[in-house]
Parts: sequence; C-alpha cells; structure tokens
Amino acid sequence: MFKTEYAKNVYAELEKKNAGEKEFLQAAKEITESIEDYIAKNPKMQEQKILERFLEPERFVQFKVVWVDDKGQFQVNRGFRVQYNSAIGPYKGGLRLHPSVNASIIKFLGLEQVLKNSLTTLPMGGGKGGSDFDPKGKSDNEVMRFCQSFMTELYRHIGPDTDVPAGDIGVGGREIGYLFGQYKRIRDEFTGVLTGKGLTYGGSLARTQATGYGLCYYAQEALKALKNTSFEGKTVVISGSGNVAIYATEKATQLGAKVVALSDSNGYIYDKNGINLDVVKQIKEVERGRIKEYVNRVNGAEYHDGCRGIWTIKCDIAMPCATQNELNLDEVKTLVKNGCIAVCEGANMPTELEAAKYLIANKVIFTPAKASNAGGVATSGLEMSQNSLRLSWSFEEVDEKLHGIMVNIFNASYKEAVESGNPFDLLTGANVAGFKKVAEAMMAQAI
Ligand code: NDP
Ligand code: 2IT
Repeated sequence: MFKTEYAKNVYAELEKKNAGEKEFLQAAKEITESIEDYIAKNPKMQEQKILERFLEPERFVQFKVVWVDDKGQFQVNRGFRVQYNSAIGPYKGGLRLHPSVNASIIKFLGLEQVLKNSLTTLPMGGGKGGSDFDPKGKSDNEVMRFCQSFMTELYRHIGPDTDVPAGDIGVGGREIGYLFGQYKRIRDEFTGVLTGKGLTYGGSLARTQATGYGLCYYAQEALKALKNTSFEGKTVVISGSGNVAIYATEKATQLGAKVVALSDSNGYIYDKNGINLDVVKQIKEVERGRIKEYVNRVNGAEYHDGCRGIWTIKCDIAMPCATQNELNLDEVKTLVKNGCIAVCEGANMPTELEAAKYLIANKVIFTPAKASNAGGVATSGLEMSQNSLRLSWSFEEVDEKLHGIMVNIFNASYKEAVESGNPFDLLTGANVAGFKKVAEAMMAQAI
C-alpha cells in the first residue's frame, strides 16, 4: 500500500486511464510503491511530475499485420511497439510473439525495461513490442511471411539510434534473421537495428547465453551476500524450457548445482539425476518440440501434466524463467516450506507481488527480474557497441563484461536495499537504483 498521498493519487489516476490493464497496473504499482520514499525526499521531482511522466510511455504504436499462411488463407494479427522512455538512450527492448500479447502486456514489459536498461549502466532507453501471432505449429515459411509483414510496418518506427528491438518469448535467431533481412531490404542499409542477430551478420557471441548466464551471476552474488553460500551442491528447479531456462540450467550446473526440473506451458519434467541439457537443447532448439519428449529419451525421468506443479518439487533455489505471474503466494509458501532459500527471476515479473513481498519479509532471497534478467539486454547493448565499432569481441570478452555488469547491478540494487532498511529487499533496491538515473536524465533534459 502507498505511504504518501502523492503516490496514491498518481496511481489512482493511472488506474483510471488504463482500466483493465492488469499486468501494466501491477508493474506500475510495484514500482510506485518502491520509489515513493525517494520521490518524497526530492520535492523538485514531484513539482516537475517526474513520476507521472515516467509512468506514461513516450509513444505507443499499434498496427495491423496481414500475412498468408501455407494454405493460401489470409491471416490478420495485431502488432505493437511501445517506446517508453528515451532519457538515457535509444529505445531498446525485445519483441514477443505469443497469442496472449496485448497492450497491457507490452506496456508492463516496456516499463520494466526502462528500469532494467538503466541498471545495466549502458546508454539504453526502454521499449518493447510484439504481436499476438502464435509461432507454435507454424512452418518456417509462415514465420518468415509474418515477420516480413510485421517489419514492413515496424521499420518506420525504429533505427540503430532510435529504437533497437531484439528477441523475447517466441522470438529467437530465426525470427531476428527474417526481421533483419526485411529491414535491410526496405531501408537499403546494413545497421545494428536489431540485436540477437546471427553471428554471420553482426550478432554478438554470448548473446544467446546472456540472460540465463547473467541470472546465475546475479544469483551467485545474492547467495554470497545474503546467505553466505553458493550454487555448489544446491538443487535447482527452473520453469520454462526456452532460451532463458536453457542457459540458466547450463550456468547453474557449471557452478555446481543440480537442476532437476524444467517445464513448458503443458507440463513439467523431473529428473532426479539432474537434467541432461544436450537432450533438452536437441528437443527445444533443434526440433522445436515439447519438453514431454525428454522422458522418452532419458531413463528415470518423469513427466507431469500442468506446468504449475513444478513448484511442489523440493529445491534450494527456484528460478521462474517462463512468463509473467507464473508463481503465486501459495506456491511460494510451498517452496519455502520445502526449504527453498532463493527465488531468482529469469522471466519478466514471474512472481505475483504478494508472493514477492512474502519472500522479502521472510528473508528468503528474492532477485527481481529487472535486475537479475538484465544480462540479456546488457549483452544486446554490447552487441550495439560492437556493431558501431564494426568489430566483434570473443566469447570470453563478452562473457567477462556480462559478469562484471551483473556484479555491478547486484551491488547497486543491494546498496539501495540496505539503505531501505531490509537488505533482502532487492526489489526496492532495483527500482530505486534504476529510477534515479532515468529521473535525473529526465530533469536535466527538461520537458
Ligand atoms: P522462449 O520463447 O525461448 O521460451 C519461453 C518458455 O516459457 C517456453 O518454455 C514456453 O513454453 C514458456 N511459456 C511461455 N509463455 C507461457 C505461458 N503463458 N505459460 C506457461 N509457460 C509459458 O522465451 P525466453 O526464454 O526468451 O523468455 C522467457 C522469459 O524470459 C520471458 O518472460 C521473457 O520476457 C524473459 N526474458 C527473456 C530475455 C531474452 O533475452 N530472451 C531477456 C530477459 C527476459 P511453451 O513452449 O509451451 O509456450
Ligand atoms: O526482457 C528483456 O530484457 C529482453 N527480452 C531482452 C531485450 C533486448 O533488447 O535484448
């Protein structure tokens, strides 16, 4: 709940203007609650309506995407791009292709991205986009036609110094390739307008691994600072089995943990011997199959229908890496009852707000997405630097920079958490640390 009348009024107005936008309002509320104390100490910020301006996107574009499927049928989807805040750099953020995509989801992701990008310390503003197109079950040619049609509208809104999209749910290397090819065709220019590109045309080494690796680097710092421990010997449960989940599994395993479960939207697998990641990569990255297939290939592994049952598995560390609001208060209580000492967010806003508050109040490590999953966009920032320099760095160089950035993000969010009075409150810590830079840049640039 809000402590100041000012924050309460700002949020009430936002609720009125964005009625029914559940995810957006959830993110806005969480952020406003965290930063209201900081704003109260800065009357000039209040005078200049920095919070109101911060919560309002600079631009929101919605457009029609028409494409033809393999049967020759016309299909109509909705495309979006929110250009949320450009105070500290060009808009930057992913594109999500999932049937659930709507204005509320794009706006929540865009708002989160503003703070996340600020935390990376790289010069990137925040944006997000996507479509309600469902890539599942579509042929390569259908995905190509969709991406080309999507870019035929999006191209006019983006550019290497204006807005630089990347991947998110449903958008990986294949989609970025199709989008890049269409942008280049229309504009007749080869620029770093997208990140997550293939290595043969300007992509960065380690971008594929970056979000999952970065999550583990951040978690490693939190485990050390707050519980004086590490991944060594820990049992880990990870939801999802996409890009973030796969590379979080890889790094957690390298750091000495045993990952015993992964999921997709249909169900989860449990492998008490530790997930065989080569099998998962083959199923998910090569065959684009379902996680259920794992049990046909690995002896002793179990499959359970329904993805939420994954939180009943006993573990030391839980890493939600699938989607928003995939972990609620009851599920978090079950995790803690079973001995879980850390919930580390890989997905964006996977934990419901009351569940996150429960963890923080009970001194369970909670690493908020905008800090702990910032490694993906940070490495996108490194890809932009390499494109501008027209050279490419080695895997080790990029990974080392990523590691340094994640340690810095932890230190910045931890410092603010300590100042807030609860070192476990990395949520307030991340929100305040991210907001400060954006707010100062906004004030310096006037209206
Ligand atoms: P992918 O498309 O590679 O994988 C998504 C995974 O999450 C799949 O296993 C998918 O299962 C599952 N999933 C998606 N939607 C739902 C849903 N509504 N219910 C249950 N499961 C679902 O995406 P990413 O791994 O890239 O993204 C995962 C999360 O991480 C997202 O929240 C994204 O915003 C966030 N993120 C991604 C970054 C990146 O660099 N890629 C950077 C920072 C954050 P299924 O196949 O059944 O749909
Ligand atoms: O949520 C995210 O940070 C991403 N999907 C990555 C965005 C990016 O620009 O690399």
